[in-house]
Amino acid sequence: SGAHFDYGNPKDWPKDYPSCGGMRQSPINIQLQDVGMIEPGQQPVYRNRYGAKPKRMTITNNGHTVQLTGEWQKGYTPTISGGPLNGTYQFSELHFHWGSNNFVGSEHLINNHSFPIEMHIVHWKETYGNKTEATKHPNGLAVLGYLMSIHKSPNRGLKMMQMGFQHIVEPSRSTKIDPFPLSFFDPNVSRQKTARYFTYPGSLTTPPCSESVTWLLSVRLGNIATHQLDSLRRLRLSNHDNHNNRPTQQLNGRSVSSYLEIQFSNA
Ligand code: SG4
Ligand code: ZN
Repeated sequence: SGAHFDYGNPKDWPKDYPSCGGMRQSPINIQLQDVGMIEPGQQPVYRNRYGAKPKRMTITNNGHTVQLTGEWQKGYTPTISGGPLNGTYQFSELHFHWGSNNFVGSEHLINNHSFPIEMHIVHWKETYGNKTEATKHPNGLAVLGYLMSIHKSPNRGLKMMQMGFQHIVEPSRSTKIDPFPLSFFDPNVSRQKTARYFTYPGSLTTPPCSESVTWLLSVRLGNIATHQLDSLRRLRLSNHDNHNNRPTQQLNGRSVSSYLEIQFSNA
């Protein structure tokens, strides 16, 4: 698509990508006192087949982030459903947003607080047939966002990705890596029992900023080691960007709700 944009001047994005100036843009700052209550009886979001190992996995430096894709056997592609979602959404890719230092990096903020890194797991609604078509619809995409904290133990999924980083230092490079299930990204730190997540209608956080995303933000925080953050910062992004987090956008009257925790089924 020849998308040329950088993080030096994100306020200029609407000039080339009009949707970036729209009314349901992402990310946002989540003010906890404004979040709606969990309604009893609401079903959680189910993550299906996150335990299935793909046949192949590829990592790509697309100049804006490092992205992970995979190919599963027919019927084994991971999906999410439940919670605020209608229908089933298929895994497309996952990627990260980080900052130039550990005090910044996440795209979403909670009570104005930044986290050093945010992982996005992008899914598209099956009934639209493919991701490109899904992106044209207000409910076409569902992104699971994980606000991650620094921990002494490394993130197992990112560790698998790092094995290929030497081959994708420059933008537009891709390489195959040893396949592993997406459940490797789950935090291996203390399992909080009463985790919730936040949901609101928003957009892609990069151009073309399509307003097609149901955001599901987990407060069951993931973990990452400082050396892993440093290895992400060594990847070269386009225009010498040293961060890839868009500033927060106006709510414009949207409300954020809180749901039950994200659960697994046949994982
Ligand atoms: C990253 O640049 C991904 O690599 C893109 O994925 C993604 O675009 C973009 O971020 C925006 O996604 O979850 N941050 S976000 O809103 O998923 C899409 C690809 O270019 C369309 C495949
Ligand atoms: Zn993202």
